[in-house]
This record gives sequence, C-alpha cells and structure tokens, in this order.
Amino acid sequence: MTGPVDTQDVTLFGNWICPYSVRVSFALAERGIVHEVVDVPPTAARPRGFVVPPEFVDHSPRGEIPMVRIGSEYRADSLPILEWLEECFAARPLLPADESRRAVVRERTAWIDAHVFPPMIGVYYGTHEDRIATASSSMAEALGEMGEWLDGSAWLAGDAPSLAEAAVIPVYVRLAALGRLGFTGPVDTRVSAHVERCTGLAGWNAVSWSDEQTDELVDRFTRHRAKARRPAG
Ligand SMILES: N[C@@H](CCC(=O)N[C@@H](CS)C(=O)NCC(=O)O)C(=O)O
Repeated sequence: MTGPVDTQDVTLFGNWICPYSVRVSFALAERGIVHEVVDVPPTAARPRGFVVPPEFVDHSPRGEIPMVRIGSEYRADSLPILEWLEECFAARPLLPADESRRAVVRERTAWIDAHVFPPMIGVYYGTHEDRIATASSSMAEALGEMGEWLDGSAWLAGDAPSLAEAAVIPVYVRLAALGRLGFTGPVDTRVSAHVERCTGLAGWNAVSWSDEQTDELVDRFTRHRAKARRPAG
C-alpha cells in the first residue's frame, strides 16, 4: 500500500503488557487513528484456555504481537508498523517532513530499540542479582545518553513528539515496575522531565498503566525469579 489512505479499517492485535504493542497503541492514539484492538496476550501471559484468533495465526509471520491490519494488508514488528502507519495516514505524523530530520528520528528510534530495550528487558527477566544490577546500570547509562539529546530540547529528535517517543514510551510506562524489579537508576533529570512531558500527550492516555497493571508485571516477574532460583529436583 502506498500513499495516505482514508480507510479507518485498522485493527491492532496486541496486549498491554507487551512493550512492542505499546509503541503501536501509543502511535495510533497520538495520531488519532481510529482502530479496533484484538487482545492477543504474549504466550507466557495467556490465560488457560485462551484461543488465539485464527486471523492472527494466519497472518503473523512469527506469531509475535504486535500485528496490524489495515484494510486487507497485515504487518508485524513494531518499528516497521510505525513506519507503515506514517505511509498510510497523513494526519499528525510522527516523522518530520524534512528528510534530514527524518534521518535523525529514525537513527534515535533505532538506538532506543538497540540500547534501551535490551537492558530494560534484562532488568525484569533477570533472575540473579548481579545480572539485574548490570542491566540496571546499562539502562541508566542509556537513559543518560537520551538525556544528552534532551539537553535544551523538549523532545527526543526535533521540535515535536516523533517515532522516537513512540519507541521509548513503553519504558516510561513501566518505570515504576522496573524500580520494584531492581532498576536502581539514576534516571537522568532531563529524561525525568521528558517523562513528565510525555504524560501530557494524547497517546499516553491510551497506554499508561494502572497500579494493578504495575503490580501484575511485578508479580509475574517475581514469580519467574522464584521459579528460576528454586533448587532443581
Ligand atoms: N521485534 C518485535 C518483537 C515483538 C515481540 O517480541 N513480541 C513478543 C511479546 S512482547 C511476542 O509476541 N512473543 C511471542 C510470544 O509471546 O509467543 C517488535 O518490535 O514488534
């Protein structure tokens, strides 16, 4: 599909607990793209007896959320989905018009994916204190690098929220949970101010967590740790 389309026939297959789905939910809401949501929890978080929708099974290349359908076309993988939404919808873009500015947004979006997400995931999936501490300090270091981008700038890449905000929003949404799972910071003060700014965005309301959702993530990974630490046999 090329060029903006006027269809509103958009469906997101995803789940609140999946950080990659959160990127797409945020972008859809931020851009005011009307859509349906089909809840597909990650395999590890599926309730017993959950039936995976056949449409998801049929069209998802790797069985991963998020997946988006626009009209009769499907895409998976959060960052390519965000780019696809930019191609398909003109309103409130998250990529600037200027080509060199687009390049900066894309570079920082990819950087967040490569340098903030792995340590974040390392914190909550970590089962041993030393690994968790290492992930925590790598994450703090990556947030410090983002702080440099925010020096004198309200947004991560340019003068408006962009795909870089969409990429990092899932981290912000779960910061409280990460703190309870061993992320000891520090969070760069420029990043804290950015988090605060992001809470004022339309997309934030679509993805922010209740205390119950924070508790659920913490409980899930606390159980995961207990299980991993239990002596075998
Ligand atoms: N690179 C993908 C990663 C997506 C991903 O890892 N999704 C997880 C859930 S958070 C998933 O669906 N895992 C397979 C499963 O749960 O069966 C993206 O950016 O969207």
